[in-house]
Amino acid sequence: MSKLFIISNRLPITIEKKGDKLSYRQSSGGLVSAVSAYLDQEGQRTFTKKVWVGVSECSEQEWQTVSDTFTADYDFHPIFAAQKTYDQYYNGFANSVLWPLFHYFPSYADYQPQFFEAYKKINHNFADDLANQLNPEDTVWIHDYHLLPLAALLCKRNPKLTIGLFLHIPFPSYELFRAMPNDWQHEIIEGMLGADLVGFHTNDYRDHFLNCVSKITQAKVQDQIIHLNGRQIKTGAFPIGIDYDQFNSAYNNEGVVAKRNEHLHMKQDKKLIFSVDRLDYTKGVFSRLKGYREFLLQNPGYIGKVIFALVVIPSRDNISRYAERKKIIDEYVGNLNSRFGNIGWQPVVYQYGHLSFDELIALYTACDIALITPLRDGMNLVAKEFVASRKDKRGVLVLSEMAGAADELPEALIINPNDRKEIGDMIRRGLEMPRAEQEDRMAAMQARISSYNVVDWARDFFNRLKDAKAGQLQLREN
Ligand code: GDG
Repeated sequence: MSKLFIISNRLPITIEKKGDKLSYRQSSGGLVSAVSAYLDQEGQRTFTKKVWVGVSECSEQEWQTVSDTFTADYDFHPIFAAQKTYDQYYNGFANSVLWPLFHYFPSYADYQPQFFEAYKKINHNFADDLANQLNPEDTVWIHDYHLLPLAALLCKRNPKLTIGLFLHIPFPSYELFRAMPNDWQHEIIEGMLGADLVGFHTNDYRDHFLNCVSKITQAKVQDQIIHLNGRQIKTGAFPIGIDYDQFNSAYNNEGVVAKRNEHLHMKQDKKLIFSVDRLDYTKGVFSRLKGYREFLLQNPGYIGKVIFALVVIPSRDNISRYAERKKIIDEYVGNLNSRFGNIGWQPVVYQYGHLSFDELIALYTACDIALITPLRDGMNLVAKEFVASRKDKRGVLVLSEMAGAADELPEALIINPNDRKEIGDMIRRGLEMPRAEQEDRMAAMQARISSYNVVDWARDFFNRLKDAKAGQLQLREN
């Protein structure tokens, strides 16, 4: 029997400090629930032990104190990193090189050599730390752009391991990828090729990756399989799902009903548009506001009759690009409200801060339109959550064609986020959509996303990973 190691940048727990006392809270992210639910249902037979590996938020000494109190399904294995190195790896290489480049913002990429050195160092820390923990029969599932070189580092030390890698953000076209210094390109692509299976959200991202592999390495690519040095690496599209039932069944939760009623009371007979995202230039908040402005300009009859509830979640505020965004959005919201609003009505109500789960569902289910306009987005779970939450089958999704989710949600009103006129037109169309059409579109989208939920996603990935490893072993025997 083997062990399963899930590896991500951070552990899915938050350590809280009150005075001298330390406690911990387990995060309830999609990935944690996906893997736990899958393992509860099917994985127990396969794996004897589950270990989550990631960088710890606290010092080694603090970890010793708090780890005695853990009662999770998983064992947690912390990686400790020096603050400066972690900062250059996380804020530097991961979020100031890979994130902008992979989201088609090449001019935001800051190619500082020390960022890349720190990125390599932290990936080596993970590999060194795990060297004594891993046995050949174990399975490793690596997540996301922070750890792209890790698969090769692990495979080199332990070629029999089963290694899967999943990228949660887009993989860009070669023309973007090649903007990085050559040796960085090699290190990243060759690092990813240490996996037996590399997964992406969409076929397009996978194809971009395969094209980069062909251009950058000596590998042969055939039928989406990469042949390199006697190994074969499989690739695939696995569009991440959500816990559909959790969102769909929340409609009648007491807390949700109470908060939804507050919103419905507040808006009275006005229409409500809603959006929520992390503060990130990729999420297109500024373009969204410009589209909304265009809507108000083109449809003066709606002035005083519509409210846009804009929720922005603080994110990565140590990076200057993010802090700048906040200022731009604050100013634009102020301008919109002073240009169109009056004492009795403001076109935008704006919250910069988190929502509880009940508040989130209340807004998903009180609004007439969810307006989701990323300039690039690997998937975008908010779009899927909004659809799943609408047990009443009402409401309209206006969605950017640049989100991976658009592939699975063609019944949304699809917009180009740079086309403010189109956003304005679709807001109007959404607000005036007949009830029967809303229901038809919502039913079609719900049918699709409920049939491939987050557990299906994890199961699909694990099954394909098992096949990929079997193929690999067969190749070695022949
Ligand atoms: C990356 C990729 C890909 C947000 N604010 C609140 C809150 N949230 C939850 C949402 C949703 C999640 O956070 C955000 O997920 P997204 O998919 O929209 O975006 P990223 O954080 O950028 O995620 C993305 C994803 O990985 C998965 O592969 O889809 O493309 O960039 O679940 O609900 N939840 C609550 N309060 C908030 O204020 N409760």
